[in-house]
Amino acid sequence: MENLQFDVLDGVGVITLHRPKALNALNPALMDELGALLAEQASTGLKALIVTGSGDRAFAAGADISSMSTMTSMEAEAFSANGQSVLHQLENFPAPTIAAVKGFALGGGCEVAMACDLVLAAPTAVFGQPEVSLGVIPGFGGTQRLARRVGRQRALELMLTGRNVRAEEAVSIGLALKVVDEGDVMDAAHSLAARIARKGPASVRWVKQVSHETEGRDAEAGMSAEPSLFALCFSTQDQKEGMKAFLEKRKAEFRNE
Ligand code: CO8
Repeated sequence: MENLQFDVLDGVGVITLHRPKALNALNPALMDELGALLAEQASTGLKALIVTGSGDRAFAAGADISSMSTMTSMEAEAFSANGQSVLHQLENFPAPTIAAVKGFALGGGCEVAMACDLVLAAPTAVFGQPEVSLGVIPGFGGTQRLARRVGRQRALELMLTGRNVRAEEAVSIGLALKVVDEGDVMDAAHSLAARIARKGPASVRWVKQVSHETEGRDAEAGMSAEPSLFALCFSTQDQKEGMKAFLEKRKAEFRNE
């Protein structure tokens, strides 16, 4: 992989967007590599996945403007559709995903962060959808995911003005979970991932699954999705171990069984 780095530490995957000379801008090759990597890792049993950018200046400063500048309409449509499909893979990755954002997460970079379940922001993080400044619109799902995160009115204001949002504001509007102002945002992402990784693996996957599958549906439809997955938990050894450990006043040892 030329444009990505990938490591696994204690069952947690780390994808690093790696085009440091272009502030990790997302070109077609990088998006293809990301899609292939997510497909390959979806069945390896990772307990969590962290996505970050190479260096301190950027998570990703958007889709690659050099690559896009000469695209025909058909090429642009294909780039957008492929990007949407890759970010759909990321959003629906079986394990929880954490974006660790330092510096710029603009345009497509913001869209990658929003396709992650949890977004941690360094104090230097800057989010935004500046596409209108370039005469285009968000094309990797941003028009939809931003509205889901921050509400339609705020999403429109950000997309129509293209203004940047700093870390504290990103948290206050629900675009990021928290600002990590002590220590490194990657250390915070690893701690959060480790905390999740200690829990029952199937129950973690199913919490994510039910939350994703029912998003946007009314509460009744959401409620009706719970009992079958709740029941499925009782077919696992980890449910038995988790409850037995509680009753025996010890820490559970989950085996993903
Ligand atoms: N694409 C390509 N190269 C980039 C990008 C980018 N998005 N962003 C930065 N770079 C490059 C710069 O060209 C520069 O390269 P070089 O050193 O060779 O000149 C290098 O990265 C460093 O950038 P700057 O010198 O500009 O660094 P500054 O600190 O001065 O500025 C900024 C940082 C503010 C982030 C500035 O680089 C910037 O504004 N970048 C563009 C941000 C942007 O507009 N992003 C949105 C792009 S559009 C998009 O993402 C649409 C997504 C949907 C696609 C749908 C498909 C059709």
